[in-house]
Amino acid sequence: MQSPATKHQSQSTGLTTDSKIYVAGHNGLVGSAIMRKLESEGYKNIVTRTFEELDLTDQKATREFFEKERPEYVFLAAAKVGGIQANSTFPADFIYINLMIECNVIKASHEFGVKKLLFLGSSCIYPKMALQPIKEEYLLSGYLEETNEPYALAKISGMKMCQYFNKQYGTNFISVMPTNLYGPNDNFDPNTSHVLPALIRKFHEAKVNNAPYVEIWGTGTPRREFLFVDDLADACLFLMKNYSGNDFFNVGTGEDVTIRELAELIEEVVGYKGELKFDTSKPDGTPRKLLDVTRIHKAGWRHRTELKGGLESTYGWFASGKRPA
Ligand code: GFB
Repeated sequence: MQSPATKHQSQSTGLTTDSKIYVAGHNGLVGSAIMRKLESEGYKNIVTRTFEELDLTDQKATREFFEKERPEYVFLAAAKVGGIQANSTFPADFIYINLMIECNVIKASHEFGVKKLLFLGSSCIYPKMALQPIKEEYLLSGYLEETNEPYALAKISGMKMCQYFNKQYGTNFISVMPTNLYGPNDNFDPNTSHVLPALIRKFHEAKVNNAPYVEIWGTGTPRREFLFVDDLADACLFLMKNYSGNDFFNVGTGEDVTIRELAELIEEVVGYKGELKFDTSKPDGTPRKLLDVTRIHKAGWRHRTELKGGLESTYGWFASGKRPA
């Protein structure tokens, strides 16, 4: 459902189609979806920088950018992200790069008078063994999943930093915690990507090459919830327009599937006919992370894209050859 006004709606936050908006990470999965959403709704004063133009881990460069451009609204979608293997292989990079980006962008946003900032977190901030579905208040109630602890610690810090800046300086910095995302412009590299793009690629290549089987990591029993990234972009703009306060929001569909079920669905969408082989030497990660989405539903937003349709659209994009090699 798109941005309906409801009785739960907070005060208007003054965003107009002329407002100057900085989308940090505009070429990534989330940032590019936010760009599509803003452009489709007529926002015409959007500022972006590529990684080559502005390294957000560089405090001086970030500060100079904010001083020059003076954005009024910021979507903080720049991050180092990756799947279970990338998180385990590069723990130092995952915590360092994400903390640096958050520190620099949040601090500069305060210093140069950003009216409102929306920070993109992740559902991996919650304890590994959290009760399901996971409510926002379960944060910091138990140990984190070890395969993505560095990333989770950085995302918890970013969200908390937004709350602390609001408390101390009266800023308007809000956060969302999306579940596992997918869609156009995702990373489809088999070693570093998340499960959904990895399996799209594996099934596609197996189909093209007539391979007898596709290898799936782990046991296939972990459960994951998947949200189409354009729905997340819709939620981000909805909250940017309608919510001010110190709560953060889970964003998901409220439904999950096993990795085996996901693989079977992708097999069907791609049109592959062969076997699935499970490589149990690879980690499963957290057994389940289904978000409780009551808070954002009460605020007046819910997702629109179901998994099958989202997969078809993502596979269509992938197969069209628009992705980088
Ligand atoms: O998406 P994924 O890499 O990360 O893996 P997480 C999800 C599940 O899919 C795990 C299995 O149980 C994997 O073992 N899986 C099966 C595969 N086949 C594959 C494959 O070919 N590639 C991959 N990547 N997985 C991430 C965190 O956790 O979730 C991030 O590492 C982030 O930090 C993200 O928070 C949302 O869902 O386990």
